[in-house]
Amino acid sequence: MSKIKDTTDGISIQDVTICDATAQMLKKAKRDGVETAFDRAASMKACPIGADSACCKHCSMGPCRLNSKDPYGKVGVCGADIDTIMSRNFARMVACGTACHTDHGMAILKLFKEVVNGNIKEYSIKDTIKLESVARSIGIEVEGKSVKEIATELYQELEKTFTQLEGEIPFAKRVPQKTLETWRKLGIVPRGAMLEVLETMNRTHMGVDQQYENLTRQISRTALADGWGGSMVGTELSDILFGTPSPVAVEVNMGVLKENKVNIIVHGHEPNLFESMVVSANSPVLIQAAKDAGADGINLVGMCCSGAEMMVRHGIPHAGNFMSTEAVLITGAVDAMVVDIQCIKQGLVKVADCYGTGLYTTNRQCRIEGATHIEFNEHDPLAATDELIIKAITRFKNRTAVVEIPKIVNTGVHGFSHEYINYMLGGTFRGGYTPLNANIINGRIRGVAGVVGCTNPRVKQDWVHVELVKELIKNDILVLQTGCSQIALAKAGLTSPEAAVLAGPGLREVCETVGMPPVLGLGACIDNSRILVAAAAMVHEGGLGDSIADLPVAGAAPEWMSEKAIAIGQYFVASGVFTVFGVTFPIVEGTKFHKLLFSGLEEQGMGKWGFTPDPYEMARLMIDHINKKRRALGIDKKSERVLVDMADRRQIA
Ligand code: SF4
Ligand code: MSK
Repeated sequence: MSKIKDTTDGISIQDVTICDATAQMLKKAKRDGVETAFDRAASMKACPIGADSACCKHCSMGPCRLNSKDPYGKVGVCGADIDTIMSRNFARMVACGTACHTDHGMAILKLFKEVVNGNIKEYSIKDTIKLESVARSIGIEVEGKSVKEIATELYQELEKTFTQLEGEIPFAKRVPQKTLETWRKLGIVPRGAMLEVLETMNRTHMGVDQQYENLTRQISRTALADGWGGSMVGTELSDILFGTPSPVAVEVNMGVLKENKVNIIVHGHEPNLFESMVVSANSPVLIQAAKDAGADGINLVGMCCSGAEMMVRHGIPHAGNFMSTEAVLITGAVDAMVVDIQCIKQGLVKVADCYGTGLYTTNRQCRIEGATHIEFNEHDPLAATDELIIKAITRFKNRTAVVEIPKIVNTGVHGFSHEYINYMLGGTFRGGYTPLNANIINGRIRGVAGVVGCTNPRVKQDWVHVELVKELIKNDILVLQTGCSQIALAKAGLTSPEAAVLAGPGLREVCETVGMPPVLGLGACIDNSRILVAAAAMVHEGGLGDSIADLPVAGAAPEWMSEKAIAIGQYFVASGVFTVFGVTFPIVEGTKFHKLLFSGLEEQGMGKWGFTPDPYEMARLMIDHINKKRRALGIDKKSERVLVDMADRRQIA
């Protein structure tokens, strides 16, 4: 809980965040007369009809508003009923979220192709082992082929993820057989992501698909084109290009800013910009320029998902999650905030302006009124990133803002890629998920939960994430994390191996034996695809059923806010995972569409949605579900199987 008590005209700071650094900065913002999203959320009452998704503005006969208290009491001018209206709105959220991840994945694919063909020299293939394993996973023969040959075949094949008009996306080959059969039976195996988004937009136009069950199949197909398509391509090719994460100790929180250094924050999503920023920040010429300006050096720091990705891959310090991006500017210590795409609040412009901080957009797709645009081009990446660093040095030299940096730093271990989990649990010679599955079967680990997603000023920042995860690990549930949620838990100190003391006795024993935290940070929101790969590996390992829907697993996005989060939720549900969202859920309870999402999909062999804003209730729902799956697998009675430790491993070897 925040130690800072402050009630001001607009917001009661202790009610809006448990992040002490953010609270300190909100207090300073009040003194400085600066407004943030926390203030705007307090003064902007959410529209109750919109919150329930009970309105439609798809044509000019409307907009039409239905009554969420009496959802079947009236219909839109065209006759659209509540289920049509809500499912169309939901479909468009999924289409937008999928488009975001797909565009990100395509950008990485394009970069990969240019690197392989020698048209871009500034990046190279870093992980050839992963290149081969990804190629093999989709049926590409690698024996006797050069890196260039394998990489060429890989990009040609993965291009189908986006452009294919018929057939199944390449990573469908990674999906457990029974899960894939369910998808085939329902006709929801994605063809190509572009086509799925396009078809969803067509079917949600006025007067097209007006049968919510039919539309829901397309919703699932579109979301799966994100999780097993655009997102997975983005993650896998980024690993091949920039390195596959393995555990690294990282400092998180605003204390990573240094008063006497040129502080540069990179915020957004695509790693190519940040990778080039690292090269520029290490340039001896630019370091000397910083020193000549009176600084001790250049301090490159990440935020949001750009930061999460660079943190797990390279151990770059991280200053905070989505709801701290304005607050960090209030320190006065940020000499440049460099952004690319997604989750970048337009409100940053005003806050940056108040403190004389340069806010720089870099992607042609994302300009912000009032920000300075310095376009990043992968064919000459250093041109932009060197210039950005020079701008930051200039601001440092001319700093006039009063600097106040919260002296808070939390060190944790992050970077648990699927490949590393495989190695960590199974060892060098016997990599695999056997120990994880064995410990789930013997009951030391009750199950696995993915806790992911954003922070949202409609709820107390970080609080729902932290309370939920504490409850889960206390109940022997291993937690996998990505995105802004991972940063919330890092700030709460739960990503260090010492946090094992907070886990239940079974999980604690496993964590202490392996030396891992009970909360494993995997990366950015696009890296939720790593959780899908881990779930598929658990099924392939055996002993926990034949499909992802059989596994004792659950997911949650406790403080979600973006359409990307809805797409992620739907791809987990369609993959077979019970997924609980907090804050609010954009559907009227008790309607047919609600029943379909919250129970009907499970009856079809998939997962289902759940909702509660309360972290303890959320934990209970997830634990109950995991227990239900354990009973169905016949592993609800504790067995005497022992943990596979080093002695066991030697014996097996
Ligand atoms: Fe109203 Fe139908 Fe037009 Fe939607 S599509 S705005 S429900 S008339
Ligand atoms: S950045 S989508 S606020 S996790 Fe990926 Fe964070 Fe959510 Fe954006």
